[in-house]
Amino acid sequence: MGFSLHNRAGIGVSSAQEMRSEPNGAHQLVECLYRHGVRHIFGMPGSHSTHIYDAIHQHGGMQTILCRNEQAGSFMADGYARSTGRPGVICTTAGPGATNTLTGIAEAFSDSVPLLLVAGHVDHDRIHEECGRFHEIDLEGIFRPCVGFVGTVMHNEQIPSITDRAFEAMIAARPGPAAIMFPRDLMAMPAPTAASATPAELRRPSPSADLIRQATESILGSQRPVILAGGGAVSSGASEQVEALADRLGCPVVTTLNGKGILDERSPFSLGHGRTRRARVALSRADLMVAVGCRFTEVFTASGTTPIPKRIIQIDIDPKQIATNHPVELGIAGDARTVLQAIVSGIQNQETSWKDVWKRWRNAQQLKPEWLIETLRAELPENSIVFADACEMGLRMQSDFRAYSARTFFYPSNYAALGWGFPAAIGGAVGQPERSVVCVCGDGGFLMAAQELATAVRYKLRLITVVHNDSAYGAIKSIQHNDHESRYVDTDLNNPDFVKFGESFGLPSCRARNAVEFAAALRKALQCDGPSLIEVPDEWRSLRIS
Ligand SMILES: Cc1ncc(C[n+]2csc(CCOP(=O)(O)OP(=O)(O)O)c2C)c(N)n1
Ligand SMILES: [Mg+2]
Repeated sequence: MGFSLHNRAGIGVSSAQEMRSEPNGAHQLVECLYRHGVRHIFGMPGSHSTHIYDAIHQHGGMQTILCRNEQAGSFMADGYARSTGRPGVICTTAGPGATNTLTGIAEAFSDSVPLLLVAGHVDHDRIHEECGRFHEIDLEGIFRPCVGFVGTVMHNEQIPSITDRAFEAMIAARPGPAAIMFPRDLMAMPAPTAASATPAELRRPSPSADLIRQATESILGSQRPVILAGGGAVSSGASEQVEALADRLGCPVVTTLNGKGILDERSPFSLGHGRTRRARVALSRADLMVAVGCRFTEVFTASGTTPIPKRIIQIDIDPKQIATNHPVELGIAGDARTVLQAIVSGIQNQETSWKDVWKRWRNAQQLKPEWLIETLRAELPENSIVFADACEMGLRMQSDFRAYSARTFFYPSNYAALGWGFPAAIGGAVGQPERSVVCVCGDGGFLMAAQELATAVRYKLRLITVVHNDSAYGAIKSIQHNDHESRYVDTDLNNPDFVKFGESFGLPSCRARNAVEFAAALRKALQCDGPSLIEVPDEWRSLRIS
């Protein structure tokens, strides 16, 4: 039995017409997914999805990645999508298999990640009657609030159009999740052979020349402009344009969490994530903000404490996001890259008044560096991909881990589901097998998805898992410490021996107590042709940034 990801290059020659059995609904759906570029499907088979698995098997052009819990599977598909920029797909059985993914779908919804749920469903004849069928629940009702499109196949002729609509919802305009429910009986029924699914065309609004002119004039009239770049700028591939604008204006770039790395954080123009002290100095001195592909979330504004300049030009592909959370002087609904390109072409090198402030933010006091973060950055190859879970170290990495390019640092930014980091990194390792992938999680978050070590081993993923173990739900213990007079309730943890635990799954596992040991462990892990685990034991302490 071989489970490696070996066959990626050779994947994909067969089509529905060449299948061994008569094409049925499941074959049709699989062919449509294939035509939309799907090559990996995360998930777990169940009674209401075996036809899909059989069709995938017969198709031969896609690889399934078995997860051990569908919540983790949905996080994997999310991590795959974030790291590749292509939709991630999770396939589940009806009912509990599907609802297990709800947190993953919600996470993707909050962070605008293209993620497709393909769920089996009860037979279509009485589907909306809730008549006590096995696995029956109103899946459309459950998923509708957190997807851009949800559709249930009611006739097999609908399969291509439903797939098209799901992909359009995921990638045209603002990305996000979609869900397709497929009744089990229809999967097995005949379906037309000619699938007409075509990759969704991006229909992005182009802003008027007048708006671009207004934006350019405002920017040229400002003394201290600042650029704020978010996940939308990453999705649209606007790294070059962000850099060009910063360069011409000689102005700093601050990012949201999802925008981290859009400008190399080693660049003198980069002030990193908005929570860094340097970024706060610059934000408080700026007289105009060019905010691109971001929506001033509670996380970015740190519940309203991040200084935001009064004058804002907001650029977003989704008109609904403009001025939703913050009043703006000018809103431009359009694709980040296109709009920035148009603005950049109207601006020559400018003399701004940032120079005197430059020194201040250089000197803005930083916290004592964390050796785990410093060592990680020093040892990892430049193009490595790092996933951080919602733990104390992950929080600290938001500001202190320098991302060198877009799509190299990921965090469950807005929904902040604990336990996301490790499985999301598995998805990243599937999507980017040539690069080193690392996840940093706490002991609590790791144990929410630790069963997926079996997945990492099964596919021999080159994934390094770092478990920062403070024997606590440290982030919550900090809140209890600060806000509840140190009355600690259910935040001290009993844990397995993580080294033995990792070894029991077949992973090389070790413990690192300081920077030297950690560097050595990382070097060894980077040579591994499969997954490995490093436990970093620590005292509980708050690593909070502010
Ligand atoms: C699904 C979910 N459950 C609970 C929480 C609340 N929560 C956030 S951080 C945290 C503790 C994390 O503990 P650990 O992973 O050990 O990291 P540490 O904070 O100790 O560094 C908890 C319980 C959450 N964000 N998501
Ligand atoms: Mg912990």
